[in-house]
Amino acid sequence: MEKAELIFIPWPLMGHLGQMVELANHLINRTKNLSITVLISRLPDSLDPVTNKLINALVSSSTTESLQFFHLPQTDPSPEWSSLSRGYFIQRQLDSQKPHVNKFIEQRLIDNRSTPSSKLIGVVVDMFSTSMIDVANELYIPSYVFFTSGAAFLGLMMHCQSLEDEYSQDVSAFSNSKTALEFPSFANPVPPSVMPMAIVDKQLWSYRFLQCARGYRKARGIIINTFTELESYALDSFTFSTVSEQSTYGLHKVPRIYPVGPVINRAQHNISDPVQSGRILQWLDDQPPNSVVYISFGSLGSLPIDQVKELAKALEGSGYRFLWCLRRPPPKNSIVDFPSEYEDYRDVLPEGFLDRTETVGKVVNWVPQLAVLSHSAVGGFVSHCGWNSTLESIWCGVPLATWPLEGEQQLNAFQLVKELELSVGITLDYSSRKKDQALVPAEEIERGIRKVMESDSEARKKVKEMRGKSTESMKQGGSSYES
Ligand code: BUP
Repeated sequence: MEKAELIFIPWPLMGHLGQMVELANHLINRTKNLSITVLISRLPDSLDPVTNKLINALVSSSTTESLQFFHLPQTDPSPEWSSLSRGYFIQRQLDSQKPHVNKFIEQRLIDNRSTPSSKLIGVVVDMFSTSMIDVANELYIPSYVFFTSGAAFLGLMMHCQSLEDEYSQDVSAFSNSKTALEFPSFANPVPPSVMPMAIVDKQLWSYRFLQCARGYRKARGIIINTFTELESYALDSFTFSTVSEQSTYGLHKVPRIYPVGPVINRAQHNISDPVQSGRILQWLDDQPPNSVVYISFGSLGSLPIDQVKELAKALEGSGYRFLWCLRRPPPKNSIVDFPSEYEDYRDVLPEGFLDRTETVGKVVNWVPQLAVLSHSAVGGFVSHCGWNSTLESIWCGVPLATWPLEGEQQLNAFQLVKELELSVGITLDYSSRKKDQALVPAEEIERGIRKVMESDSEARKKVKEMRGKSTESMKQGGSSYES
């Protein structure tokens, strides 16, 4: 019987890689005679130990022949890369591996000739690994993109790319607009203040996101981690563009979109310390239902010390029980910016905070997030609105209080609060405040916490409904399963 193979090329960061391996698991579990090889491009251990821990755990726990990992040769960062920030650094590293990926695919094609029962049928690249589309296309292998964020953001990228390439419009000007902005993937006008840096920062847009958007058009299809019931408006904007003569997204067609989510990143439990996780979950077992607010800014997020103090004040003021994942910001002069662990939380928290809140709260460095969100004691999630965290929160039926930090997070926050009404806003545009060095004051945070913890809020009702829809979408016959 013929065996088909897919090659997956993830972006080597925790949130992207975990999703992609989970997508691979879904596919091989459903499809006999399909194997997937994941090409891993590791960052140096000194930069991102968390993702490397995840990679080690995934490789050592893989028990099936159908899922293989191949480590691309590690390139020594060239000295000039030391001045690059996280995204550019990874991009350079990945680009330097194009010849190795080319060689890997060519070898597979040679092997396929001598073993006709095996056939390489396609390459799936992460939304940021699009430089690999050219490698696959040159070898006449169909390529697909796996977009690890939402359809509304994909729509914004494609729209801005067509404005730039077909109308020579400077999309960075959106941030100075005096009025709210209309985009095909958003039902409501978008305030300029929530436009992501990915679009309005000229350099970031021209050198990375614009290149990615151009790359998407060269792919055979775009697999996206969302589901029809969640983002019907945004997804419909693409349907229209592919069936009508008049495209919503410019002269060149956007490839077919396949919403397959929520693909939940289950690999995360592999890297949580079992003893620490056990303690956290046991503590949650002792708390009343819906009584704990969970706070986390994600694997890449952190707050400055002054802001940490405001948040602590708000937690105490609210009187709610809390589980707070608190991480130290990267040092000021570091370019490749990953947060790390505090040696002693007392160095940053208000004096006496830990003693006063000992019986009602826990401050930790890392939690098993999915297990935490699924726990009945957790009633709300103060979140940076990264797409993994957003989907995990919906999957578990927990309303979010939005506090975006970077990337497309402020757009996700806007969508969650204004478009989908699944969340309450603490802030939607923290990045703009950061620029002015303005803090989100404790009173504002406290108000958000109280609102997200309300037992009968509209957001809670809606997120519970959406949780049911997310489960259905992944079952046989469900929208994502079929897609
Ligand atoms: Br922090 C943290 N425990 O303490 P991102 C994260 N995770 O299990 P997102 C934990 O890591 P961005 C923790 O659940 C997710 O599946 C989390 O987290 C898990 O992803 C994975 O990086 C990756 O915070 O944010 O939310 O998409 O936009 O920063 O990638």
